[in-house]
Amino acid sequence: MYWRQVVASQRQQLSPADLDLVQRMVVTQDKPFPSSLSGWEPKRLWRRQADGGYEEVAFAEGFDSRLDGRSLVPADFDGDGDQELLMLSRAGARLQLFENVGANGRAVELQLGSRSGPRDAEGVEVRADGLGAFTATLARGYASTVPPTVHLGLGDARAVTVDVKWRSGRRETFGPLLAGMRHTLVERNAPKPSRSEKFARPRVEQPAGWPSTLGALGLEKAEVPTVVQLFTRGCRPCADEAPVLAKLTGARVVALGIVAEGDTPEAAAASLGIKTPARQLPEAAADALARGGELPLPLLLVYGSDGQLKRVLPGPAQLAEVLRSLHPG
Ligand SMILES: [Ca+2]
Ligand SMILES: [Ca+2]
Repeated sequence: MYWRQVVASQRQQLSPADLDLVQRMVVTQDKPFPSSLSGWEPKRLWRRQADGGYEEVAFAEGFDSRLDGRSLVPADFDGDGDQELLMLSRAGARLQLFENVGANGRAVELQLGSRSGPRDAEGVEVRADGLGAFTATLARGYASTVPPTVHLGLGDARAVTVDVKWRSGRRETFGPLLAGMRHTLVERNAPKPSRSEKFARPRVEQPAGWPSTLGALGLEKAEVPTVVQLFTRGCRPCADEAPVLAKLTGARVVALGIVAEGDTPEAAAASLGIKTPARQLPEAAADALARGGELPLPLLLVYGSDGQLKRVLPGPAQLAEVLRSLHPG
């Protein structure tokens, strides 16, 4: 996953198609809010790990907005099978749409047609082996609503079979449901979906210049994971990282810096106590990683031995754990 903010504006600046979707889901107000009691806090986003634990990834996944968010709607706005995030803020940019531009995994989206209770299938429960139980609901989160669909990320699986518990108490098994599609499941029509429709092609793969591989940074692959430390002269948190990274085992460490004219990466790195080889950070990568025109330091990029970017970390706190997950045992 990686979310790139595509709208930070009043609703008038959205396209008519966006506006239609947005107006159905978000209550917008015309007057700016005067103040905020609990706003401007960094957002948190938790990703479930294979072992059942959770990792906090708001920063790494591009969702570290500090605006005073209230309503949050996760939904597949562009129909490509991954979920965007739409956030309404009390102040500042009122609506932010975070487009999911990460590499698309395999997923299914389920629309449920209940023959009992509300038409939108509120309360219908879907269970999938190894994934857990999911309830279709309109009421999730604060001051917002979500589409009453169930979105299942399938990892590498090409299909999934699901057990559906309808509001009538009836249980039915549907499947196999092919990944990459939006399926409509209707009560008493099991085991086949009543309708299946392919996801749209993803519009954007990655932000331009996004360093998804070591090659994009001008670095060769290594037999072990590579940790890229980003720095600029005078960055104290970068200096604080240096002794931790110097002691790291089982990984190659490279420092990439942005330096002023007349300065060199080697000299700037040395001024921070960075002992690993230092080079210039390519400009395109610096642009892609920047937030509001600045590189959000400290910042570590972790690459696997396959040369692919695995994690973006705001400092070394979770580094040992991440490296263990790349090199189990
Ligand atoms: Ca999407
Ligand atoms: Ca997408």
